[in-house]
Amino acid sequence: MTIMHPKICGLFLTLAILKISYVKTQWNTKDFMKREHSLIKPYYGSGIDIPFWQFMGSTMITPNYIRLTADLQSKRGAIWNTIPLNARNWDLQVQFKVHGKGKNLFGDGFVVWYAKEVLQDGPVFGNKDFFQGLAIILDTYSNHNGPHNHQHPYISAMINNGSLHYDHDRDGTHTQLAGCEAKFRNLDYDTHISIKYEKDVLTVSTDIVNKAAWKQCLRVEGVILPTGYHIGLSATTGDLSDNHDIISVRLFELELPNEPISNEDRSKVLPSAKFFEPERERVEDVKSSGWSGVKLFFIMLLGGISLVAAVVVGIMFYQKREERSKKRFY
Ligand SMILES: *[C@@H]1O[C@H](CO)[C@@H](O)[C@H](O)[C@H]1NC(C)=O
Ligand SMILES: [Ca+2]
Repeated sequence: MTIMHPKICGLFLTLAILKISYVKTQWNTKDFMKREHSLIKPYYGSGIDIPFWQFMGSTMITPNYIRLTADLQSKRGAIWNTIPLNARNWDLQVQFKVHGKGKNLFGDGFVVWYAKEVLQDGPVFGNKDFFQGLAIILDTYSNHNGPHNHQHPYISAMINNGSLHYDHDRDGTHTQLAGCEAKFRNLDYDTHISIKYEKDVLTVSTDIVNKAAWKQCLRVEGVILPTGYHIGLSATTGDLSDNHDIISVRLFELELPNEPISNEDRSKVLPSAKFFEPERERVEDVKSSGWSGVKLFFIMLLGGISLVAAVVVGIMFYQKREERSKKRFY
């Protein structure tokens, strides 16, 4: 039998403590993920219910994914988080898989919601029209026959205080805040979307190219969302179809350590956004700072002076020639 030297024993003990504290730190970072707003495998709790979630329509729960719609016509499914989200700043990350047998014809798409009311069956990808809240729409089918300024699949953001109608015939283009094209369908690898709401800035990013990194799709400032709304996901198929599968939903509460604690009550405000995207051609803002304005002024001034100088020199030259020709003739 060997008796360990006390020093070596101490070293092992230190290592063991280090290991424990390391693991603990890992746990602490995971604590930011709010279990009551997340949906991760295994989905079922002890019974047949999914804790904190309710589902409706064609939604099917399997051990590895939640299928909102199968690749069949005229399906409508949704899953809603029953606990109101009271965080002010958050990041909602969804792993999804949209796939089907259609090569060129498929639809309709799915929506990630942050909405006032849950389980409201309706025409907007399986939720009610005139909703209140935020919709991140992953539209795979182009309903619009006229000229589009984008391709499908297309991701867009819509904010509604209950007064706006989502117009499928125009793929919601006249009510969207911003959007981006995203080829997220029928991919062999994992596809993710992140919806981040931080200090009234909405940022939507995707990870759909198997790079394990976020790529920004859209960013909108001046977005006001109330607290206490609900996370939801819904999907529809029509004449065209797809499997709309949700693999996981992770809600991270963002703590902003350097922010003074705001006492502003956001529980009663209506959803709103300062900036709406123009209906058709998007005209980008001309980036003009004070400096470039001054520069432009000087360039114009210099141009003006040169022009005047050129004219003066020209006149003088002309007069000289006139004088000379006069001398020649008289
Ligand atoms: C609701 O939204 C619409 C469209 O953005 C806006 O015109 C209207 O003023 C809003 N209503 C309220 C009560 O804020
Ligand atoms: Ca569409």
